[in-house]
Amino acid sequence: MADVYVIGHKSPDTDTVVSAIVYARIKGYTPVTPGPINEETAFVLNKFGVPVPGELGSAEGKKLVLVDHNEASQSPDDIAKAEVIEIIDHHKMNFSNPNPIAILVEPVGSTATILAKKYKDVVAKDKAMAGILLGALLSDTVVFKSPTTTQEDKDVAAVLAKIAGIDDMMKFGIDVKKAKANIADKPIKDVIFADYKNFDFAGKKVGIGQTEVVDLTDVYNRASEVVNFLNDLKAKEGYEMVIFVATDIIKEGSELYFAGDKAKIEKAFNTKVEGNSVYIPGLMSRKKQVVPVVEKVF
Ligand SMILES: [Mn+2]
Repeated sequence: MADVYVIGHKSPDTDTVVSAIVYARIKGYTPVTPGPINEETAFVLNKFGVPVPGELGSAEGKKLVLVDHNEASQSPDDIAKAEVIEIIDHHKMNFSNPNPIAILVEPVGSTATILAKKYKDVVAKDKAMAGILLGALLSDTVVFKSPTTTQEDKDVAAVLAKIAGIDDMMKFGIDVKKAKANIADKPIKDVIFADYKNFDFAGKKVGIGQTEVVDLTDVYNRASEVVNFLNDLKAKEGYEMVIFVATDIIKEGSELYFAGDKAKIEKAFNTKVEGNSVYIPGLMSRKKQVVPVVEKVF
């Protein structure tokens, strides 16, 4: 079945890449990514000696398993020419298919959690697999600080840490989050697109990027660049709204930058906004605290 490819979402993050690698290894499929992996993912794979998957290229005529996403807007552009045979995910569903297929979706903090649970006997015998799954779980739950975190995530993480030989799980989690390259040195486009998702809200195109940092100073220093980039992107790519969420994982809050209707942002987050950004205490999760409230105002 090497002609089946397992692929995560565009702007691949650690959960999406690790889930593809692990599921492919379990099933004898081929793991692929929709684009280059980020520094955080490289850190996790490198720590456990796991090779970086190749890129998919054209999806045309290929059999795909989608992990960590299901919306076509987050799949390869030519997904309609591929055959999706299975989905494993922990996001809201926005998927339709002419044929019945296997779909496993659970409301947990990471796709890694679902795989670690379902294939616990296989994972127990594979230290590297447990290690990268732990890195993915801690990344997606923002070291358990994200409101998407469930008790199951914590229980699974403890088991994975034991198998992987990670004594200080919290320190490992912070090291994973810190591994993302310094924002100060990157083109702003790379900062915003490093973790970026497109959505279709009532027929309107909305883009939401997120970065997680241990200190917002570097983001604040580049605020005008961020705002200019978002406005440009909105104008050029036919967006109704573009949002960039810069999350301080230590302070547990986010500066939310946007291009689009300010009244929608004020309504979605029930707050007053001056200018093109607003700090929202407690905001950690795009999936739980941004997507649903913004979708609602559309
Ligand atoms: Mn995920």
